[in-house]
Amino acid sequence: MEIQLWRELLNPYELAVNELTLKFRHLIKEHKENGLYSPIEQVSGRVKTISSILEKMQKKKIIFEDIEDKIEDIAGIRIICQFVEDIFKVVELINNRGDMEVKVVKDYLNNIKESGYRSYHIIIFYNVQTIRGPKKIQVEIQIRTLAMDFWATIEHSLQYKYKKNMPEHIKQRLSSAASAVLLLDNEMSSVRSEIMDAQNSFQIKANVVADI
Ligand code: 0O2
Repeated sequence: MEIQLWRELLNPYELAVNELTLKFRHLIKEHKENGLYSPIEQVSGRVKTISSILEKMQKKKIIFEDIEDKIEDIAGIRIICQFVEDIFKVVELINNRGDMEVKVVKDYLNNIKESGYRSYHIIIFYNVQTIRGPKKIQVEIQIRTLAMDFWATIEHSLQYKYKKNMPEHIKQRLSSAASAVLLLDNEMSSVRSEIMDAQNSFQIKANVVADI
């Protein structure tokens, strides 16, 4: 496949990732400037690599012409929250926006994957403006806590290392680590209001110092 065709395909996704990353980061700023607790802690984004798209095409038996329709995560945004409750605040924020149209949600919080993976995924339709006019594309937004992200990052690296042959004892370790993460998230939720109060007063102090 010609590189120019890939470039044309991926350009709008790159634009969407840049725009959405900026918009979500701006939400953090707006919350902080208004003295409000931000349900979003960190935001990152990526466009799937060509080799990863080719892998998925092979796995799902997709031809080039069907990529945009069938591969939902060419553009990916990851939103990291402190607490599980924040995930649902972010979902609400997304639902209420005029520039993001929800296509489908995949709730791996209530439906934990066999691997132990927990996260909340939303596939949205998002409009970008290109030199050929407006284009509506799909973007996958993954929303998870810091603890879930820690687990998923380690597990993803191990999946990559072992491909399909992850040793059973490592799978079991990851499974018990996933249970520990679930416990940690629950424990943190139970002290959430205390932590939020502490962070708010810290933020107010920081703002006062910045104003002087
Ligand atoms: P990468 O490297 O993260 O970009 P799909 O295959 O996406 O069409 P499905 O099953 O609906 O079909 O996708 P899913 O599982 O909702 O979402 C896929 C993405 O979720 C993955 O992207 C991972 O980022 C993440 N994910 C899903 N399951 C796991 C898991 O068990 N462990 C980890 N660490 N992450 C997971 P990709 O495509 O794998 O690639």
